[in-house]
Amino acid sequence: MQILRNARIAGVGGGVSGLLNGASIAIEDGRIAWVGLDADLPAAHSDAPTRDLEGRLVTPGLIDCHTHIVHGGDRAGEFEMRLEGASYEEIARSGHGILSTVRSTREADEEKLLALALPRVDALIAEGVTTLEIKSGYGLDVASEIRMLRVARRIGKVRRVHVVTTWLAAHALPAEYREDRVGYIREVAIAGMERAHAEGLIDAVDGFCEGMAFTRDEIATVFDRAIMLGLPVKLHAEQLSDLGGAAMAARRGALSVDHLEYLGADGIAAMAASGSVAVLLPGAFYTLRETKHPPVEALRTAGVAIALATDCNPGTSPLTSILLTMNMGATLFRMTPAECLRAVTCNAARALGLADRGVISPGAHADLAIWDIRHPAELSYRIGFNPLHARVFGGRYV
Ligand code: DI6
Ligand code: FE
Repeated sequence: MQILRNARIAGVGGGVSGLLNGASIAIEDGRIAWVGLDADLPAAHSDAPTRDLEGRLVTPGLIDCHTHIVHGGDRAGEFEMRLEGASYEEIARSGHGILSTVRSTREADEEKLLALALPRVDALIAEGVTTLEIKSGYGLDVASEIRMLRVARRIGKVRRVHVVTTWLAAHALPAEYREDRVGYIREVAIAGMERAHAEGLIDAVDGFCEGMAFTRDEIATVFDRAIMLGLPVKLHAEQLSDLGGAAMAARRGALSVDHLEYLGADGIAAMAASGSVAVLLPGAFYTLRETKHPPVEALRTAGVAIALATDCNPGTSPLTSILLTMNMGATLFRMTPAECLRAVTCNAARALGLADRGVISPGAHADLAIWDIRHPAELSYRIGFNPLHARVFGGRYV
């Protein structure tokens, strides 16, 4: 048992509007055992080792619920092409784009991919991230997709961060299957998923539903097999056009549907009915200089929970700052600072199907971020400033 006292706590029980001042958190065996006012600390805990937080703000450890952080290479050249006027789809269809990252990722062995990913992971950890989702999707053959997820699992062993893995073989069609889409879905997306699942490498299954990627029906085939294996699904949908992907995923109980700039009323209604979280990715919106906004107000009205994530990837969102992501959620998407905090704590946990984190309440993982600020709004208000004082990971102060 250990006590953190004299804290200002946001995120008690998932609510962040009510700040608890002069408060304590009791931690035991890596979990939160008690939270409340200093004065109300149960006598049974009173001789436990205590750390005075001197009035600092404490939030749940932050959760980045959508990343492609494991990959080879970079796409600075493509960035320059886009600045000269080429569109993301034109670049992708001409064999650059995602497929150029696939070439670099296939060339890199496990050690190399790990070494390339760790500095990006460390940047997130330095901003209070304690849970991180990592997708495959730049291998596009069974061995390379599996290698990406092995690296993802290793990150969770060599760093103090929980890693949640996602199988995203249905991300792009590799050149060797250009004439055989059905074969790719069957031999790589589905057969690879079965193999990776047998190795315990998959926590959820994703797809990219878009004109330049896969159709709703192609992804539905992968999802239906995933569900038979007991794996939850989520989807990249309605990023560049409305193909009805969100509704297809919601009908399959998707944990989340992500991007959503082009989401329409039917998709919103389907997500509200299924309880799928809307994961908004302002880094991709910003990088692509998208002008169509995700329907934040309609999602709110429908009661759809909103999360924010970096989408850290070398093409459309070379972003390794969860704090800047929160700032973009507020400034670009007009989310309130309280919504931005929920978007990277309790709602991000929900997007990963995890009920045991993202809140400061008894039974939750003792994963916390301690900040040198007074009000949680400062987390989304500042641009490029990191006020993290310390993290608590699994009950350990680091
Ligand atoms: N949407 C994205 O934002 C990433 N993947 C996806 O489906 C970007 C992929 C890339 O361009 O490398
Ligand atoms: Fe993505």
